[in-house]
Amino acid sequence: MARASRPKKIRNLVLVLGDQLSSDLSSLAACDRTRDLVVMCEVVAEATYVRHHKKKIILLFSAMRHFAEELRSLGWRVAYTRLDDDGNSGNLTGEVARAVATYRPQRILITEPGEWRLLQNIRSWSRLLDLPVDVRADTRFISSTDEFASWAKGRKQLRMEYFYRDMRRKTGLLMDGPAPVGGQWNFDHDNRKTAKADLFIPEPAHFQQDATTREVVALVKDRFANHFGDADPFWFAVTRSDAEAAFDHFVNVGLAQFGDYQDAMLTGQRFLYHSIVSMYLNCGLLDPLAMCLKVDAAYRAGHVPLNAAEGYIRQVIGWREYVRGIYWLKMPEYAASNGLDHKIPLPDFYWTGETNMTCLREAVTQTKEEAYAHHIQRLMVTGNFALLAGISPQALHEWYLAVYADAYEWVELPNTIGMSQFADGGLLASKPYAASGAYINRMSDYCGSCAYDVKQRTGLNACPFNALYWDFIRRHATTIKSNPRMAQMVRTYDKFPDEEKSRIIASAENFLAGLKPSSAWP
Ligand code: FAD
Ligand code: DLZ
Ligand code: SF4
Repeated sequence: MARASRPKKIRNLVLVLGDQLSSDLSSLAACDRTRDLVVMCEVVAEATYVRHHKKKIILLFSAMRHFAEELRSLGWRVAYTRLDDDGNSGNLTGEVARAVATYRPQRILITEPGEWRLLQNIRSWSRLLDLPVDVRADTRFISSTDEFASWAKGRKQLRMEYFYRDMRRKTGLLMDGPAPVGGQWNFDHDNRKTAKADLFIPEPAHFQQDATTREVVALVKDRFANHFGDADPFWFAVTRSDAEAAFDHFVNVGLAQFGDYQDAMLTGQRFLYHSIVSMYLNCGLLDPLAMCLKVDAAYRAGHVPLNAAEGYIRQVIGWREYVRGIYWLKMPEYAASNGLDHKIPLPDFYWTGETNMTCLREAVTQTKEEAYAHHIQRLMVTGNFALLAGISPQALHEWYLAVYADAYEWVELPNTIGMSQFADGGLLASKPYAASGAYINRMSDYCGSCAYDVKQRTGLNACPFNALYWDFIRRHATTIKSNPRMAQMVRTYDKFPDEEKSRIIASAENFLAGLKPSSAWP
């Protein structure tokens, strides 16, 4: 641990976690930089509880090192443990215990962490270290966990749309007094355009590595060589000013078409009109309200249309806040939910990308190279396939948590268990996001270069999504029938001739039997 200069008497020891890199953090706001000590530590346990993508570890370690310097320049004393420092105990409890032994603080202060397992861990420190531990609310969110719990109380259905409207009222974003700008809360129906290869598509902002990042890249390649994903090329922002520049770049060149092409997918176009900022936002380099104020201002200045501004703001103050609310409301039971009783192991191609299905190959390959895939790739390609095939939601959850630079359980788990796998019995999503190849064909250009035929339902050449889709409808007909948005699919399946039903079952079984279970990155 790089020693901080020893003050007269340390009052608070403030532990700042790798995804708490915000100078307005509630724990820091409660402290006095002349009397208190910030502790930050790179630890193997946090880097390996799932085998995070190399790029995610590089982002966090480099951003942590830069943030420690930022705090020092603001007058804070910071004790920072690097991964390879002598005596690094390898886990947060051990590092806090070492810091307590060295600096003898009167109290430990921390902003609540983003994962339930870590909160339990932190709650044990008071007894273990014989010190008061003060856990502060994370005020970087627009809605507190208590506020969400009050909103949810007594409601039969926890629909995002109603929560989102309250967040619009609370923040005043895109509001004309009490009414939504444009007279409508949601312009999602305008946001279904398919992209064409000849569109001008802006690249996200890339950043040069400085000496700190280069050092971290070498460290991660050396120490986490057996983790999923490519370390090179690493072009993410690792400081607040660069993350803000990345977001401003998006507002200037991508936002105007964010709405139109939100659901589109194109071969070789990994980013389309998405903002590529979730990895910065979730580790604290960006502030969600500040981002949305910029989007609101861009709309009011006439630079972007309303469907784009509204669609973007909905993702950030709607979905992002809502999934966090669900996570803290329902944990720890939520993590074990398996409402459809899906048990198939994760196929190996989720780690290797080796499959003849173009859509899945594209999504997994870019995930490996970029630690990023956009929402529709996650929901309607990797997620949809897992849902149709009956893959264990817990195995899939571990995958999503490991492979994306923006993944923390508070946001990843509800998206996987609830939105994507319908494993929570419909608490989060009003219907399963299940779709056949026709949807992927409509929203992408993947099928044109695929080894499978998207128009065929059964047989060796048929798009596997098709037989799997109808087999999913058959297997879950009882659940699906009671859902007004899905019941029609059960009626359609029921009308298929018996021979077609047998062909569907045989095609699905045959395809699933040929899948190699995950072995490379268990
Ligand atoms: P944009 O498309 O530009 O959207 C803007 C911002 O809105 C994002 O940066 C993000 O902060 C927020 N947002 C959009 N959709 C969601 C959503 N459904 N939930 C929460 N925030 C949202 N997002 C994560 O941040 N971390 C995860 O671990 C994660 N896991 C996911 C797993 C599955 C199975 C699915 C279906 C979605 C997951 N998402 C996750 C949501 C979404 O896919 C990503 O937020 C988005 O792709 C990030 O890319 P972007 O910054 O370009 O987002
Ligand atoms: C994700 C992560 C990684 C890879 N490494 C560290 C680390 O070394 N030190 C640290 O304080 N935090 C790290 N994190 C982030 C934590 O895992 C995160 O704070 C919890 O998952 C809660 O969101
Ligand atoms: Fe994916 Fe099927 Fe299209 Fe191939 S044909 S890209 S498997 S949807």
